[in-house]
Amino acid sequence: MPTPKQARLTPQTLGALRAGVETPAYDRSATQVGIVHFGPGAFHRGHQAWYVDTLLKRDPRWAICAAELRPPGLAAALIPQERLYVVAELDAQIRFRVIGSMKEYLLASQDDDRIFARLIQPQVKLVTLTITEKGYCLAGDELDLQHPDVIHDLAHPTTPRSAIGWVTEGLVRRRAEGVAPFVAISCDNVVGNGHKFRSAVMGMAKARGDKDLESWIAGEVRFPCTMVDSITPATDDALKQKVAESVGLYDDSPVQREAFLQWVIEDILGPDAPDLASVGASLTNDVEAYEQAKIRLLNGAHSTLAYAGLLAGHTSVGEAMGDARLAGFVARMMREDITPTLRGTRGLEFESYINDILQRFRNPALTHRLYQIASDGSQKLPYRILGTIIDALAAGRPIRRLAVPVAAWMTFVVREAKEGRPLNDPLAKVLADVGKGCVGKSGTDLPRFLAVRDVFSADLATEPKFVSAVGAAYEGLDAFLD
Ligand code: CS2
Repeated sequence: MPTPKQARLTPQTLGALRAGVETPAYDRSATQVGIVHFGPGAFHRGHQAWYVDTLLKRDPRWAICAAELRPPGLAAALIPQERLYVVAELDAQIRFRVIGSMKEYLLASQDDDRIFARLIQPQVKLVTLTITEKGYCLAGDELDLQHPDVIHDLAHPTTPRSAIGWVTEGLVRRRAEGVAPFVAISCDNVVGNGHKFRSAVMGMAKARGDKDLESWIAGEVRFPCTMVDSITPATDDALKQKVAESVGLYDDSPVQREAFLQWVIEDILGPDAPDLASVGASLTNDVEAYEQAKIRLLNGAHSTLAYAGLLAGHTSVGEAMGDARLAGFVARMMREDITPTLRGTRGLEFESYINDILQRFRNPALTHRLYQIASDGSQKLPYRILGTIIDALAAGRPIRRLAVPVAAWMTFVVREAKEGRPLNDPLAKVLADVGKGCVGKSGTDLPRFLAVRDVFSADLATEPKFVSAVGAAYEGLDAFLD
């Protein structure tokens, strides 16, 4: 896609960048790897790697070794660029910055020895993940021993497939070498991400039958919870073109995101960790309140806009927010239905938080496709919406509005199944079968969905108030938006 006149972004061509494009303000060759990261997708590169890029100006010890778990990843794009890439901040002000914090890019299937060598190095103090909900291989809160990657990793622990297998084997080797453990940080948008990460690794250690390992991990390894936030639409050709035109060099894998950036980390990193607070991360003892507010308000509203918006014929968040009925609906749902389920904490003021989120959704400089948000619904719905519903029911509050995203998701699944479009979801096959057999009546269709235990617990699926609210919304979604 580079035009003949356009050179590729590399360390050697940085001089050709247009004025105003920021570049790494440190000597990349003098940096050391201090972090191993699994899952170097767009979110990681726009978020954590951006914070680390700022940190490297004052402390060269924290460059990132990125480990890619699943081909086709970004190797073909990033390796020729010596792992440089552009973050396009698309907001009221547009900014372009070349990020240099990724010092290595390794492939889990090919560079196993090099990844393990990094994992046992004493100077590597953090191992971080952005592998999405499904990457944790959990069933509920426990490691899913039937998961194919878990089965594989238990049979072949030295050539793992899952991030959990990698981290567990990394810890085994570190312990064998007498090296203190790394801090294991989930940077995924999942409730209690640190607890889930810990539970998955502990589950793997237990299934390996190594009791000493289990107690060493339980006693020595820190798994802080985190809240991560920055709206990061997937990279597409339009972005590549925009970046090339704006910066003057071709980047085959730029990242686009809004200007807003937040990283809240449980304050248990210990004395050897990088000073992330010095570059804008917040360290707190109450991540949970931030995490829950973010996931229920921002992501709950996002998923609602995605399913209801796609059904209404919209394609992007901005377009869905331009639909006054939808925008009004999500605002009411956030204020009247979600907020009462949240616990406050210092520094978190719900009304201004909601206003900021709604404003961020309206960002005209960013096109965030609803299909991207609609992906992995079976994984996202439980903690984005169903947790809120469970709390509202327990408090005796109405769930009329909260039933809408659930019914909209079901309607969306049915539509995609009938139109033969495969879902992007680990349960795609199950859901396609559910959807194909639906007839558009809640009496027939709802039980088909509610039987999917990975999404709906038996308690919720048999709760009469839940079944009747979702059933009513499913029969006439439109009437529920007012
Ligand atoms: C979005 C999130 O794709 C999605 O499901 O809701 O990725 C959202 O943009 C981020 O969590 C914002 O921090």
